[in-house]
Amino acid sequence: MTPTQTGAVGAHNAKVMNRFDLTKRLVSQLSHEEAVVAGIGNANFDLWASGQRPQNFYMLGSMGLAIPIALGVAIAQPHRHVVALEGDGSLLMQLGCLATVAMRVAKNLTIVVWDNGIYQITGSQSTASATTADLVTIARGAGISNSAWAADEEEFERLIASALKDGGPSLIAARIDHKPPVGTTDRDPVQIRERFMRGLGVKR
Ligand SMILES: Cc1ncc(C[n+]2csc(CCOP(=O)(O)OP(=O)(O)O)c2C)c(N)n1
Repeated sequence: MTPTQTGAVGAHNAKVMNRFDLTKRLVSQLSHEEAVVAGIGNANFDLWASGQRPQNFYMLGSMGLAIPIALGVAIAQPHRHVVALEGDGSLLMQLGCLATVAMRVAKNLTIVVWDNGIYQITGSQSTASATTADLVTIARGAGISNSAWAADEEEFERLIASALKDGGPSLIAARIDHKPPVGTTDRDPVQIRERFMRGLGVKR
C-alpha cells in the first residue's frame, strides 16, 4: 500500500499518538543503515532516547532544517534511504523545502511530521496546524503526492514500511500528544557531526 492509496483520514480524524512510541516503531523497521535526520528539540530527543545509531543526525539550534539536511544526504547518497523527522512548527517555518524535495524527486527520502499543534519546547504556543493548516494538503500541493496522515499506529507502521520500500519522496504526518520527550540529546555538535559522517561512510 502506498501512502497515496490511503489518505482518507484528514488531520483532525487521525488518532492522537505518542512521538516516542512512533519513533521506536519507525526505528525498528530500519535494517539497511538508513540515515535519520531529526529536527530541533523533541523530535531529536525522542530519536536519541530510542537508541543511538551512527546513521542518526540530531539537529541542534535552528528550526526547519531536518528536511533540507535530509534532502542533501539523499542527493549525496542516492542508494541510502533517508528519513527526516520534523515538528509541525519547524516545518511551518520552512515550508519551501517541500517544493524543493518534490522538484528534486528525492526517491530515497521519507519525511515524518510530528504534529502536536504547538511549539511545545518553547512554551506550547499554538501552531497553525492546530486549527487552519493541513500539513498533508500543503505537502501534496507542493508536489509530494505520496503524503498521508497516519490514522493510527498500525497505519503509521504500514506507511513507513511502504515509504522505505517504494519510490519516494513520501511524507507521513502523525498527530501526537503533548507528553514531554523521553530523553535529552547530548549537546555536542562536533561529536554528532563526526559520528554521522562515519556512519555514512564519508569519514574514517
Ligand atoms: C529559527 C528559529 N526560530 C525560533 C527558535 C526557537 N524555538 C526552538 S524550538 C521551537 C519550537 C519548535 O516547535 P515544533 O517544531 O513544533 O516542535 P515541538 O517543540 O512542538 O516538539 C522554537 C520556537 C529556533 N530555535 N530557531
